[in-house]
Amino acid sequence: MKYSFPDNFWWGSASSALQTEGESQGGGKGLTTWDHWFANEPNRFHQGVGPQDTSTFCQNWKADIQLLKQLNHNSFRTSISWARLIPDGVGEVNPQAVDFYNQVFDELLEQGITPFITLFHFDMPMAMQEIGGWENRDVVAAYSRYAQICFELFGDRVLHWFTFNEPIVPVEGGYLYDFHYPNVVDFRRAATVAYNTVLAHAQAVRAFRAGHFPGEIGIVLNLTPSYPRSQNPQDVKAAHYADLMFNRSFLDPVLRGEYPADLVALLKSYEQLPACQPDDSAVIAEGTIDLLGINYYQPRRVKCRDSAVNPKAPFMPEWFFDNYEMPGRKMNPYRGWEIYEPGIYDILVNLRENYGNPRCFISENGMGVENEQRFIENGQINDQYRIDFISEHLKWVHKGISEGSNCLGYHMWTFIDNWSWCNAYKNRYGFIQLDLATQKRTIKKSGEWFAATSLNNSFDKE
Ligand code: BGP
Repeated sequence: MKYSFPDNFWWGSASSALQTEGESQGGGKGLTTWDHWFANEPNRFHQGVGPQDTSTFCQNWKADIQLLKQLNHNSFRTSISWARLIPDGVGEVNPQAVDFYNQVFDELLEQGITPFITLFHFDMPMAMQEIGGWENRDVVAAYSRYAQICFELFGDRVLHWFTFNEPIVPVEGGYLYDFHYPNVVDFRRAATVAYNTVLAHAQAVRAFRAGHFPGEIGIVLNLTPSYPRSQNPQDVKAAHYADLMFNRSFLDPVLRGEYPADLVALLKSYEQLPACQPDDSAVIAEGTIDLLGINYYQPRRVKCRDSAVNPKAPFMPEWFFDNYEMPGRKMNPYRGWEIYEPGIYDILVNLRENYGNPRCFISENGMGVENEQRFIENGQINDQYRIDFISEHLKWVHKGISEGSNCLGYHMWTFIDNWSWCNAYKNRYGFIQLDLATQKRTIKKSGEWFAATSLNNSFDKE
């Protein structure tokens, strides 16, 4: 069968500043939390590879944009590094950064590739973290100034802005589950970080609207549909709690302009609500978006708890559910994530039925695989598994669109194999293989498949 997509469908891929640029301590850039954490705890990073060893976009941006073109991308998402643009977060703008981003955006446009630009992709300037990071409202104000500066500098050419990439991840990683700096485990602080991130988002949206900049503004959320083990009311309730905490904590404010009442009531009853100020709800109400980026990698499966909560243990989301390992689930063993293609469709249906069918697109979807060299045939990685992964997901996106979803595009994670936070180069996600020793780029079979799919605006599959 032929799967055709609407005219002007966005075909592309996503990446981020910190994971690709390199020069993490050069070019006038300030340090981020990643530089600091790596300097102090290199053992936290796979094979001791830190954020200075990324895919050298700072040097190779021009050639890399040629490769994007070769893959028939009509759009490409990356981020601006706050610490590169404003090294201490609040002060002077770094002219070298302005030149760099100007050249990148101009070249993308020159090559017919629409830039989609994120303002914050996990990369907090260290100077901002030193004063408390998102726990401090001064950092919210500094972020909103940074956003305004970006709109002024680049807003004549960048027409698709995203305030944050997966804002729940720094909350989970940094304040609940210890996989991002500052490695805190404290729910109330996590809730404060999440809340202040929403305020920062809303203030950036307000600045964008007040400045009458062209184009549109949105956010990128990693939505993990929560499936209960069974239809038993206790399992269903557990799934509802997980959905409230991990999806609706951001989805509702950015699409409805307010938090779900039952989430607020729940946190209140456990004395976990962040400190609010009187005009916060008006600010949050102004933060509704034009475009939602959906990152989808895996579903969340939950069941009701099997044991009673220890009331003296730290308050955690898991007080309300247990994670459920469904027998027979299909896994990506390298990343340890379940592969469940219909989840991408369920997200689109949920948005259509419960959130007014917003303009949206798949902003990340992908499969990290270890040791891909074993699949080399005639000098090229034959990653048929990635083609299968993408096309199986795209079939469900196609179904969602045919039923009326306002899904405007599909971006893969990622373009060239890049540095993946604590996993460094363990799992490779790219359409293009990166040789770490030589920095040589070689297109994988999936890259060729994607180029053809984008060119035809369709693919064939049984
Ligand atoms: C998303 C992030 C990306 C990327 C991807 C793959 O959550 O937005 O930055 O890294 O996941 O995940 P990982 O690198 O952890 O394997």
